Amino acid sequence: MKIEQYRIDQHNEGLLGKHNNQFIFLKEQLGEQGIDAHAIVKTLQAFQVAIPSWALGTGGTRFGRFSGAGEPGSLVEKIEDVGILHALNRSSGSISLHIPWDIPSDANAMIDLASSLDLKFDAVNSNTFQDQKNQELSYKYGSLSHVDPKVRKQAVEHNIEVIKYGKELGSKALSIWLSDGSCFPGQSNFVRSFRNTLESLQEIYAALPDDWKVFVEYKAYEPNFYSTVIQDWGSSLLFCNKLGPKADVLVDLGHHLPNANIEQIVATLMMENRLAGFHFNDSKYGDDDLTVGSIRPYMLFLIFVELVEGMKRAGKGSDGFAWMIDASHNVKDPLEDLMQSVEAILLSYAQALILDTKKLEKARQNNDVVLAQQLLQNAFRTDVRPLVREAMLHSGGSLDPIGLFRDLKIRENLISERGTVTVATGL
Ligand code: RM4
Ligand code: MN
Ligand code: MN
Repeated sequence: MKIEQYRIDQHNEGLLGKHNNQFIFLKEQLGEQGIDAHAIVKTLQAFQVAIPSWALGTGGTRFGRFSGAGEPGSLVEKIEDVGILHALNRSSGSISLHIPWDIPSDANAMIDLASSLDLKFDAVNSNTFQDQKNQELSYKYGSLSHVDPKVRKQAVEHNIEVIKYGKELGSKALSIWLSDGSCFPGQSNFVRSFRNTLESLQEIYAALPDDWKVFVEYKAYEPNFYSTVIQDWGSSLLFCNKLGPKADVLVDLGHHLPNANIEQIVATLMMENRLAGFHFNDSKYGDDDLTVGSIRPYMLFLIFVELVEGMKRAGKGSDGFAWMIDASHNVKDPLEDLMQSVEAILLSYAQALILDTKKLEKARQNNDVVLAQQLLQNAFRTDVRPLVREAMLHSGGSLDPIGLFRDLKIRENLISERGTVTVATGL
């Protein structure tokens, strides 16, 4: 199903009067503070966040999965779903594939389909956390860190195969999330596991094309509950430093222990120029993969404050990083949920962009703690939705993506195209 532009324009027409009033009001408010609303709108328009191929079906928990109707049953349908999202919000212009869940059998056809929807292929993800059918050796006790060199070799070869698929699609990065670790004290030797992993990663690194990067993701725990080889940003950075300049640290918001100061981690990684990008989601307890901004929007804003400062310092735009939504959900329509996530990201970005950083720096120099907090909270409490809507409108998207999705009965259409009993590949 493809959304025609006139449908979007028609829907916008009905909302335009109200939107214009709200935008003009905010523009004046910001103007009084010396902020150019149009410049912020442009910066927001340039922000693109990748959609993972595994987030288009209804997610599950280890207790069960309640598949939704009209889920994409093939890679073609997944690309089409991202096309729908991008047409509506013009901010999700790429798709990230997980191999082997989504092996592109005909790369050229996939590229053609994607470009007809104005989409690109983002980082490709390997999977050595599950055993696949017909796989010779098991990953039950690890993959890149395994005590048996034959298992490590198999896992390295898988990653190299993923690079091959990515090359065919025009991806520029391999994303590795390694679940290796141990469930009980004594089960594995920390140093040997680290060294085995490093050696394996070095082999993968050597297979990277010149213009590629490898993103090393960390996660505190799960599926291993005693130790994880790449457990935190420090371990990840250590691996990256040992690997070389093509390796950078990937931050997944849900992969920290409770109350970790993620914004400080981000600031440090950016200072060292080693932040690859983000997997956005939100969480209350662990790696909950909830909708971005649904639980801790202030934290997301504080992270964006650091991102904006870091980008400015490095002289980079948002296209210098890999942004992706890594969320899956049991109780929402995945497409509506992704639209909520994209909007939450843009809202936090907009709030960070209107922060008066000069005044903030001055307050810090004067140890004016109260003013520093006021400045942050003023930005956070400003209703920046008109800026995000204006950005979507200017890029040809909808002023109300979810409203239009419902008005056009997109899910109902997908159900009639695909049927009610469909299960997307993924977790
Ligand atoms: C992991 C991690 C990875 C994602 C898998 C599905 O927890 O976040 O990035 O690929 O889940
Ligand atoms: Mn992730
Ligand atoms: Mn995760």
